[in-house]
Amino acid sequence: MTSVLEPATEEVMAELPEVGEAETDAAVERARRAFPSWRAVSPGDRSTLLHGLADALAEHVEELARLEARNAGKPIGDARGEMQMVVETFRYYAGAPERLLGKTIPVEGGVDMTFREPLGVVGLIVPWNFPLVIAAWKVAPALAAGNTLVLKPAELTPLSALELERLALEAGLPKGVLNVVAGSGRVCGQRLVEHPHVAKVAFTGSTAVGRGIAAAAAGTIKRVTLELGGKSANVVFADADLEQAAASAPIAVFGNAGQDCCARSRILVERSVFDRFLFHMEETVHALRVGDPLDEETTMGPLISAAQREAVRSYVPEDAPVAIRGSAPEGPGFWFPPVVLAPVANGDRAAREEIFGPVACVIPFEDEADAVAVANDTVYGLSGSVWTRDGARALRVARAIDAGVVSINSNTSVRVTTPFGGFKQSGVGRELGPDALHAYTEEKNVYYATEPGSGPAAALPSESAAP
Ligand code: TXE
Repeated sequence: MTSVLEPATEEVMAELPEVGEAETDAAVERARRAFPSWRAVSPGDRSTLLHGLADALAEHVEELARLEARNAGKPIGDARGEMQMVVETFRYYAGAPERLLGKTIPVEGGVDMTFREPLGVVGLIVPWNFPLVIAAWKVAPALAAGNTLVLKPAELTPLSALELERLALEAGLPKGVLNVVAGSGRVCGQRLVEHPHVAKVAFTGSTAVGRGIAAAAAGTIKRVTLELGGKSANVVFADADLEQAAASAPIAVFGNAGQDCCARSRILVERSVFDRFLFHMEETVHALRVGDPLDEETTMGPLISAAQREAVRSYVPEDAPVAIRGSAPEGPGFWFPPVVLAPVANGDRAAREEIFGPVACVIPFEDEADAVAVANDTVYGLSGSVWTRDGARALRVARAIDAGVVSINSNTSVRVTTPFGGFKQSGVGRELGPDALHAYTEEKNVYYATEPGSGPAAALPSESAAP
């Protein structure tokens, strides 16, 4: 058996049977057998079934939120918000099967049309920071497009995914359509990536593992979507609403205890307002309530594990330039206080690596060109923000930042209806929004000759020699 811990108490909250390669293969086989009939379900019926699953999830929001809050150590208010997003994601994609449109293309001698075909069995590998939300971003479009799937949750947070599997069956999804393998990444995840009957892998996690997945997927020419790490810049100009920007900046790093790929963990502040900005930030940092995830007043929980806490600690050595330090509980639980480092140079280790904990780096800049250069001086490119009252500059800088999601006068990143994903080493492909659906399909082109013997293909001399 393997134990699932509660990070706020370090106590065991569940014991699960060990699963390995054989169980992964069995799940892929179930998905493979279920695929032809799931693919054949009419778009309207598939839509009804997905709405049914959304209803089932909506009915269980509170218990799912409590489960996630305990298992991932996140404040219950945040967990409720996440479960609402899970429901919203299923509802959004429940509307998709009937909108999976192709094109007709004018060609000579006949009619050319395209279809969006499902891929088959897809493998979905998700992390522990937003366990069910990130699973939903993948599961809902994959099912809507007619695929069957194997979902592998993170070792530390498998419980909500297992609930999803149970609710899907209860909501009437046929057996074998949605399978969960709660095993390790090294064994079960790796097997999904290498499995000859898995057509695609969608992964959210570390850049290092993502790199390995891209390499391993090449063996079977698998389609991959990768959503990886980040080191996003929150650029604050002197003409911004400083109080609002400073009140929001800590939340954009310390939300989910900093374990967020979109964390704006590099706060770039124009030098002329640097000290004032830090002064305003202080109040928000000290207002954070770090504690029991199930307490309604809590705004920041513990880190996910002892190992994560050790990794985070290494970014705050004795001589670190700690400008603000919040408080955290003692005793059992993987606690770490919110810490603001300032001033930090963009070349410092804390500013270059994804810390994935409540550590913010505040970096001064001189002017617009310098701000863009520093913002882009990173291997990552997931998200970012620009704060200014100058609309033209806001758009100029937003366009110049090499990142997939940039907000102006806001630190939000994710909406069910809009695309989300990374530039550079933050990933490949996009999730959410209408186009995510296409990432779970192949485009098929069908030509129907209406004037036999004519048409461009017949005239191509190379056709018989084509591969
Ligand atoms: O992630 P992993 P970890 C970053 C963050 C964090 C670091 C380590 O910086 O500190 O990654 O976290 C599965 N083949 N992010 O170690 O290992 C694994 O079981 C196939 C950013 O938890 O990448 C889990 O389900 N799968 C990130 C998932 O991959 C494998 C979110 C993620 O685990 C595998 C999480 C393998 N060889 C961490 N090895 C984000 N972008 O939000 C592991 N897995």
